[in-house]
Amino acid sequence: MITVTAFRWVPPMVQGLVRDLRVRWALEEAGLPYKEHLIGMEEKTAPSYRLLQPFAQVPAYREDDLVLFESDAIVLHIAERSEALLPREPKARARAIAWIFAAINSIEPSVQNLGALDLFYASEEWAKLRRPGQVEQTAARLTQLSDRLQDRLYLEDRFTAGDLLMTTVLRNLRSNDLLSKLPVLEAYRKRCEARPAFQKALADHMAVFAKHVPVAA
Ligand SMILES: N[C@@H](CCC(=O)N[C@@H](CS)C(=O)NCC(=O)O)C(=O)O
Repeated sequence: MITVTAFRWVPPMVQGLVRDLRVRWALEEAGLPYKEHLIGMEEKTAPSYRLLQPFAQVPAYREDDLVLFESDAIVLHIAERSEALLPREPKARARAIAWIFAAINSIEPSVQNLGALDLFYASEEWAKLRRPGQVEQTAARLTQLSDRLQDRLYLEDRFTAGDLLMTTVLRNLRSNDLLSKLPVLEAYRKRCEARPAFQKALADHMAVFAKHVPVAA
């Protein structure tokens, strides 16, 4: 049985963004059942947990005697078992994998840099000075992605793990209005989020937080 480790509770501003969602979504697309292993923030640094996830983060993934960390590597591992996420035809497969890397290497860093300014450093003077340049850089990268999508439904000719990861990266833009200025990209995100597998994964991810609201929260 597959087990996915997730946090028992996180603040609302990051609910729906924690990276176990990527893994849950991939498992739903692949039709693979799994169990949750829920941990509190205090458990993530325990030596026993760091054997599963060296950096004291979630998600961690167990499948029989395989232990994996890094959400994107886990998604790729799941995708390799499921044609729903990776085409079998070698060239189509290689292109889908290229989009996995594009999501996490070409798009995610600039999305994360902007998110960090808005969520963690908004009141700092240096962050206020840096923000316009970061917005410009992130918007430019997103525009390139939007140019590529044009009237396509997905990054290639069908949904793949590349779309799954790209969508989860785009979800991190919710602290700003960049996506609303790029209707092609906004429609793409919504199209991918409308998939039943995403809806189920999100519902299960959110249900955990609803069940474990801290007394003081
Ligand atoms: N590169 C890692 C990043 C994992 C990560 O950033 N996890 C966050 C939640 S989304 C976390 O556990 N944060 C708590 C911490 O870093 O202490 C992955 O993709 O799995």
